[in-house]
Amino acid sequence: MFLDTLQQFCLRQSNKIAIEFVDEHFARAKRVRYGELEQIVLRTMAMLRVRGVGPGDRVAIQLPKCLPFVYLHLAVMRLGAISLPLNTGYPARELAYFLGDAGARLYFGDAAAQDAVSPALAGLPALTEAIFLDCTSNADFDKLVDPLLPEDAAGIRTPADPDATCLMIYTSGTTGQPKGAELTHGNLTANLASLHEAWGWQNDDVLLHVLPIFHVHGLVVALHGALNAGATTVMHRRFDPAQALATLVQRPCSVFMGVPTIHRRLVDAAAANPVSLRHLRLITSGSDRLPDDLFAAFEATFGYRLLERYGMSETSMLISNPLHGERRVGAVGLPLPGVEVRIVDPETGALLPADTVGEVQVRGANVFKGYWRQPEKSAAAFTADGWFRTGDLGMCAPDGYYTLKGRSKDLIISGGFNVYPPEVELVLADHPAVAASAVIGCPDAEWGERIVAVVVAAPGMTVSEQEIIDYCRAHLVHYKAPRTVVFVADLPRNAMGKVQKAELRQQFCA
Ligand code: MCA
Repeated sequence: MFLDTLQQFCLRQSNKIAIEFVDEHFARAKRVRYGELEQIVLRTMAMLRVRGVGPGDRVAIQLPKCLPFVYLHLAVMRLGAISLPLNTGYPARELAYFLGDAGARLYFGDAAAQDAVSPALAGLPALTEAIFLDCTSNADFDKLVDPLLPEDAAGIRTPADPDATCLMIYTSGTTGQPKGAELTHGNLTANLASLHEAWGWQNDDVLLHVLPIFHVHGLVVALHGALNAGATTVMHRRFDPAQALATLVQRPCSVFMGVPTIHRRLVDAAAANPVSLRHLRLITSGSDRLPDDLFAAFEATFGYRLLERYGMSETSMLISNPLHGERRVGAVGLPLPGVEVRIVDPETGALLPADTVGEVQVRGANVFKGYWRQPEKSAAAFTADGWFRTGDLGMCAPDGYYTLKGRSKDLIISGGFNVYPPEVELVLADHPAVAASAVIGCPDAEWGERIVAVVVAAPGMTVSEQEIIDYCRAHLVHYKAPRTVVFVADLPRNAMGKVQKAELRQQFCA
């Protein structure tokens, strides 16, 4: 399994750099060799065990991108416990929900955010300790693990049960609260094997990593992918297009992964100083549909044809354009090795012929176990014969290439982050001056989609656009807050009372 493979690399190539972490000023880099990684992870496991963390316990990690995040995540999984990475942008309201729902035993948070998040940590019966770390350096973390020795973790066996959950990622939906998708050791291992084969990961690869590490894309596809190959990851704490381009060229790097917003910014940054990225072995795009014009602009600017792929938190990667062979504009490519994909009529479940749009359903060892403590929602997510309903619409060409044709769940994607309108509408409903609201995504050149809230003010109340935006920002992670608010007298509804979002998009997305 993945953790065994990583451990083997730590033993066999102890001197090789596993991660080179570059700070937010691009001034300092800290290099961690594979051998050191093993020692630090063992000490971190010992530190967690002293705190009573054992198999199945949930450990929440809400830290900025930093090395301790990586150590904690790997150590938690190796203890047989469940890593729960969380976006640092979650305000107290959202954080309290995640920690409560997951029943997190331990919470690691950013010292700079201690005052802001503390209200969320009160009244959580399962939470035994909250530890705040200053992540501008590793000093706080070192203090935590320094008293322990790698030998203190001796005797802890790498988890052997492929069906044990090791990672939980919260995803939202059209109804109800976000759900924790449970990924198992077997799921991660299967997907890494597929990607290793399809993308030809090599031991001498150098990955430039600029993505957040609290999502499947940055954590599993990118970071785990490199560690699973014993490759080197150059990790930028934040994405800066000029710094990224300089590193890609000068280091030089062989692998890079981004979302369309990131690729767009690279293209813009290179307008003044063109560079070639032809030396890279693999540059992927995912988390959102890659616009055709960006695909073309990237190739024209860098001489590299982006490889678009498709996945979800629940499944990791599913479909990818080929490393060798046609990278087709507008298509997400062919099913990855070990992943079965079919297109069915979402109403009847009947299999659909080529070139016909239907729901994308998938099956394979990569597909998650279910939603944490949500047996009904977990059951509803699968068909009777075990296929996962992605909720995405797509079609398959006669030659096997898949194309996505929209989301059946009203999902908005902004800069590669998923936003479900009901989450925003629920917050708006709590505002005293809002009688009703509908949240839509409008096309946006930079972000893919921009969030627009259409609001009916409560009788006799006045409220400004900025007040609504500020209110949402206080109660939601930044990327879910609307960028525009429009006020209307009434929302268009059908005979069943359902808001007609298509009509709103037509009216307000111009
Ligand atoms: C930042 N802002 C955003 C977003 N990101 N607003 C909307 N959508 C966003 N995605 C806000 C900031 O709060 C700020 O607001 C303003 O935009 C400008 O911030 P800036 O510094 O330019 O942004 P950034 O920090 O550079 O971030 C842009 C980014 C980032 C690098 C594109 O959004 C990003 O890392 N996206 C990747 C998402 C990702 O990894 N998704 C994977 C999940 P203000 O100035 O007003 O405060 S999907 C997944 O895992 C599945 C499995 C898959 O298939 O990959």
